[in-house]
Amino acid sequence: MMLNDRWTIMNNSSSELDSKRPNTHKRCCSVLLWSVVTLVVIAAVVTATATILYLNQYPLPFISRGGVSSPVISTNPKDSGALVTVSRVVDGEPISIFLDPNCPDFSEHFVRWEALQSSLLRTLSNHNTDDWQERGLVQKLAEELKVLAGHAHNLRLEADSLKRGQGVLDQRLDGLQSEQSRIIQVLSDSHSGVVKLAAGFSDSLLSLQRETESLRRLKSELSRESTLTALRPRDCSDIQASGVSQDGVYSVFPTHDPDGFMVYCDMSTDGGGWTVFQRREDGSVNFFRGWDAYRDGFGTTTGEHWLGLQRIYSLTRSGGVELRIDMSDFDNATAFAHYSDFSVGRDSVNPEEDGYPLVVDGYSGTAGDSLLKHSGMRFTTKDRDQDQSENNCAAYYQGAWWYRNCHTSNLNGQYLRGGHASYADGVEWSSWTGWQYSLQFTEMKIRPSTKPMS
Ligand SMILES: [Ca+2]
Repeated sequence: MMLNDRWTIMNNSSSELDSKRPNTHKRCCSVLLWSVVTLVVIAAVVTATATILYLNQYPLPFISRGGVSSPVISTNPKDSGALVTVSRVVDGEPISIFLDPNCPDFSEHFVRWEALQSSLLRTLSNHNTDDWQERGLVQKLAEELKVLAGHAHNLRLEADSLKRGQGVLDQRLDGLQSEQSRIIQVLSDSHSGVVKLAAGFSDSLLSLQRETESLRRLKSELSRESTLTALRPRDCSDIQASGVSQDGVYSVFPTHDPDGFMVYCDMSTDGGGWTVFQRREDGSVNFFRGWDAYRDGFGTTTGEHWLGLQRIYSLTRSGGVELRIDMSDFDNATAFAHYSDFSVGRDSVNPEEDGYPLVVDGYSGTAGDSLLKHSGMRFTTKDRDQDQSENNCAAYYQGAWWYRNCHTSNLNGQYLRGGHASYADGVEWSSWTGWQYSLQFTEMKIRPSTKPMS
């Protein structure tokens, strides 16, 4: 209004001047006037812009306003319990925003804000004024309000999205917690399993150590035993086991006769290890002897001999002994009889009083069996009749044997050198050469029956 008035005044005055002054002077005054008017217009525009900006509370580079300050943001203030507080002091009024760490529901606040916004817009649109400056300000305020509403809407979307995010986070946290519990459980189980395993392993190790110790003891005992065996063989098989393979005379120390005695060892026949207890070969030794001689033995171990019933008892009383009888006739034909089980006086409390009864079983061989019928019989000598005959078989057949009534073999009979006219009183093996042929060679021998038969 003021500018328009001035425009009018200026137009009027210029027309007055044009009519009263000359042209050159008139042109100079016109230029001066236009410059003044332009300056006034520029000043007015700047003032108006500054006023609008001031009213809209925009910071001006050349105007310092004491009431406006930068936002103050403080995190986790202890008094309010909020996570974040944002304060902006405008005209001494602080604006605080509380972010609850538990992510509270802001939707109510947004609704309130939207209502407030609508109310403000209504108030602004209803505000009628004739003042053109005030109308411009109101319009500006309405635009700002719309922008703020847009920001608020975006904030609401963000808050909703954050809330959803928190829900997902809660679920993942729950999942993680249950996973953690499971892992702890698994670890605990594994730990107890490992502890059990370690305990079992330790037990096994201990038992293994004990076993090793016991094995070591056993080994040393065996070694001692083997040394003892080598030093004090129980029979010819022990001597052979200690590495001797030569036939000959050796000392043996049967378990039940620790004093020991000399025997002839046959280390060559059928694998060897045989302890010889009877031999006939040349008739050089008288075999027609009494009880004491047959009990204690006679002859020479390298030649004809009888080892003695007591010694045979010592060698066989534990059982598990096999018997082999090798024989040949005067045509140098050979034969043998093998018995897998042989013993003398095995079940007797006093074998001598019991008569050194014979146990024999399990025949095999080439000479035929001439001994099984004597199994269970007691030994009879010419001075001790323990046979089942009315007579003394030993006296009758000139020998000493486990006679029944009387015999099928008579290896301690007279050395009659082959066929003879007398009946069954020579060195007889009836299944091979009958009752009237006295053998050239006989040898009775024993060994533990653990060795397999050839
Ligand atoms: Ca009799």
